[in-house]
This record gives sequence, C-alpha cells and structure tokens, in this order.
Amino acid sequence: MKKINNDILLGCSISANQAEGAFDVNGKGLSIAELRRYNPDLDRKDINTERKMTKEKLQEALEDDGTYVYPKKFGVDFYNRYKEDVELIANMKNDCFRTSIAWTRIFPNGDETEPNLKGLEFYDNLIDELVKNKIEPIITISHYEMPYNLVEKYGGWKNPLIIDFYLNFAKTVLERYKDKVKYWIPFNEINAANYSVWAGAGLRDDEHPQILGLSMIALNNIFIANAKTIKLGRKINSNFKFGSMVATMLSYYENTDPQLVLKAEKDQQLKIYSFFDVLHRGEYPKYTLNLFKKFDLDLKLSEEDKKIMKENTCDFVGFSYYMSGVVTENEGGLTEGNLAKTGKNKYLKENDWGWQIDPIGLRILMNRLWDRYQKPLFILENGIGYDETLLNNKVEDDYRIEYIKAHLEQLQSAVEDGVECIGYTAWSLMDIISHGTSEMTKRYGFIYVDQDNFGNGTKKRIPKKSYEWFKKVCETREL
Ligand code: P53
Repeated sequence: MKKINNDILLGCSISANQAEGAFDVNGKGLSIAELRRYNPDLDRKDINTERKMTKEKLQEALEDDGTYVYPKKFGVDFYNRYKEDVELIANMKNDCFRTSIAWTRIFPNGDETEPNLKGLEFYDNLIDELVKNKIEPIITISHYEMPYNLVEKYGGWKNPLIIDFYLNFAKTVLERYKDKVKYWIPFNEINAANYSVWAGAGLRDDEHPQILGLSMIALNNIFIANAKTIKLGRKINSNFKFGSMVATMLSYYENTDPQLVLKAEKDQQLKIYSFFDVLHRGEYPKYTLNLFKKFDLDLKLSEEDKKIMKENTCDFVGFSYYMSGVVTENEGGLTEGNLAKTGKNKYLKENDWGWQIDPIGLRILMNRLWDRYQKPLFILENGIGYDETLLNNKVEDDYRIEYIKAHLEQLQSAVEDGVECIGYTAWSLMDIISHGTSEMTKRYGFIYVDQDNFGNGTKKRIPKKSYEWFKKVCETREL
C-alpha cells in the first residue's frame, strides 16, 4: 500500500462563480460567467459548441431577469453556507482549500477605483473561518469571472487597459489577506484565453474571423498582468508563493510514424509548454512568436514589460489534470472530450462526457514538468464528473475513490521519481455548477448537493462515500 508523503498538502478545490451564487447581493456586479446558459438539450460530448459565446447568446443572456437559465448566478449557495461547508472541510481533515475571489464582489464594474467593502467582507469571513480551522487557503485571483462591464466597455482582455483594472483588484486582495494567505494563483487555466475565449479572455467567439489571433493579443495582456501581480505581491509580502495554472492536455502519439510523433510534440508545445514557458522562463518561446507572425499580429511588448516578465516568474508549477488525449490520423476515431476533439485511446476508459481517464498520464506529465522547469508542482485540480443520484440518502461513488486513489498513487510515484510536489487539491469539494456545460448533473464533489439542473432542491450537503475515504487518506496518508 502506498502512502502519500506527509509534507504534501491535501485538499479540495472550487471556484467562486460555480459555487457562491448570490449574484445580486451586497453590490455585486455581473460577471461573464453568469452569462453562460444551461441548455437542457445539451449534447454532453459537444462541450465545444456549448462553451462558445455569440452575439445572439449574449443578447439573450443580458435580457434575462433572474430565472434559472443562467445557473452560475445561483451556484450552490456557498455564499450563505460557507460556514457549514468549511466545517465539512475541517471534518474531512484537509490541509488546504482552494477557491477564487469573485472580482465582481470587490469591483462590481471592474473600473472603479475603490473596492466594495461589503464584497470584501464575505472573503474576510471565509478566510478567517479557514484559518481558524487550520486550513491553508489557496486563492485564485481570477477564475473565469471578469466583470461583464469590462467586456462591454473595453472589449475584454484584448484591451491593455484591463491590466491596470486587474492590478487594482489584485492589489486590494493581496494587501488585505497578506498575513492570512500564502499561495496565490493570479489566473485560473491561463490557456483558456485561447481555447475558451469567453471565459478566459472576455472575447466573443464570433467577434473576429480569426479568433485565435485576437486571443493571442488578449493572452499577451494577461501574461503582463500576471508578471506585474507577482512584482507587486513580492513587495507586499516576500513570503507569498505564486503559482502558474495551466489546463494540461497531455497527448500521446497514436503510432510511431515520425511525422505523427513530430505532430504530437508540436501539439504539446502549443497546448502546454507555450504557457508554462512564459510563466516560468519569463519569455515567449520561438514557436509562439512564430504564431504571432503567422497571424500577422503586432506583439505589443515593450522593453519594460519584457523585463518585468523575465524578472517575475511564478514560484510553483500549478496545473489542472483530468484526462489525456491522442494525436491521431483518425485511425481509432475521435472523442469530443473537452478542450478539443482528441483521438480515442484504446487502453483508457472515458466518462459520459468523453474525458479519458489516465492516472499514469499524471506521472508522465509531472516528470516532464519537473524536468523542464525544476520548480515544485501543485496539482490544483483533478477529479471526475459523474451523473449521480441519492440512493437511501447515500452516494456510493466507488468510481470516484478509484479515480482519485489511482491519481494519488501516481503522484506519489512521481515524487519517488524525484519530482517535488507542494500539494494536491481535488476538484471538487462539493457538487457545483459545471464550468463547461453549466449543468448540475456533472458532479465532481466529495459531498453531494441536493440541487438539479433547474435549481430545484434543498441544497442540502450530503457527504458521499468518497468523503469518508478521502478523510481517511488525509488522516493516515494511506491510499
Ligand atoms: P467542467 C477543460 C479541461 C480541463 C479543465 O470542468 C477545465 C476545462 C474547461 O472546461 O476546466 C477546469 O466543469 C476549470 C473548472 C471546471 C473543471 O475544470 O467543465 O478550472 O472551473 O469546473 C471541470 O466539467
């Protein structure tokens, strides 16, 4: 039986926009997440159509009067139940807990100069509650939740003016929680700016025929904001630890044809390394610069910004890992999966959403990232979505136990390979609104939440079988 090293932080992860709800309380402004609808006719594997934001969809969303079509307005009521939820975390004996701060609670429109104190109060209370219970808070500053006003008025992250608005927000929270929070992640899944342009960059998918080009411009601004946040943060508290956060889509080659191997290597450069390289080496790799050229884009990076990027890289390599894919010539067929269509891997099983389960992939990836950056890793998200129902007031989620156990075993193996690892936060603490599909029935939690896709239910929290299992792991370190 494997044991997880004692010094690896274990805990769970959520985000503000998927859990809190209370979208119009205490001066909160509208965020871009709240404009993503739930579609009951949803094709579970066609997440890539679902996540696209168009002019029509946006118009419809803006006319919404608060009915339950836009589930991220309501979340799972974490805003009102945070005390009970923190108690559940404490009872699960977790070392840490990762969540984000809703930008729109603090700067409702994003361009104010002074923060909304009522909004800060919620995080004062939440963080105090965590600290009181000896749970290390891991804070994502921006998790797909930018104020909609910044999109409408300024065009989202493609506009460099957003950098200063973001910095104002970041500074407010870094200063306020400087003695309580050590681990900060400036941007969730920073690569979302390229593959999920609405969530990651506040861009509409139909606003430009070459949306990838536009998103590169946005991403450049996000990278600058990331580096400037670290620079600022180090002045506020030199003990802060800043993390990168990239959604890692590990890809294998389908066969040994060197052409395909090369294609897969290029795929990994573009999907993984191009982001981590900027965040950890402080400069763009050549192949990203080539992309700027290909799109005929003017990379607006002043000498001063270049210097700031070079001097302010992240302290730890943070990432989410859910599945792996295959670069294919379409021999084995495709699975819609998530970030993009990917080849099916005959050695792996997938869940109902086409996500291929691959614990060994985590070990492979951890070794690669350690070899390349030589900085400690933090697995910030890892978990599995299932459509679950209560049976006799219980959820016997053995498949989740199996999934998390297998990944933790591989994590520990990677550590034995020589990889340094700070922690692991499972996605997610409780069932929350799915990011990609805005449904409730894609459940990831150790805790069941009594709520359906239309917002019906008591919202009662019911620990699943996996909750007791993970508690034991945290207590004994035994898998
Ligand atoms: P949902 C793609 C691939 C891996 C992780 O996702 C991803 C995405 C984006 O869809 O997102 C992260 O709920 C994200 C969370 C999200 C979680 O993975 O679409 O940081 O907000 O909920 C799971 O199944």
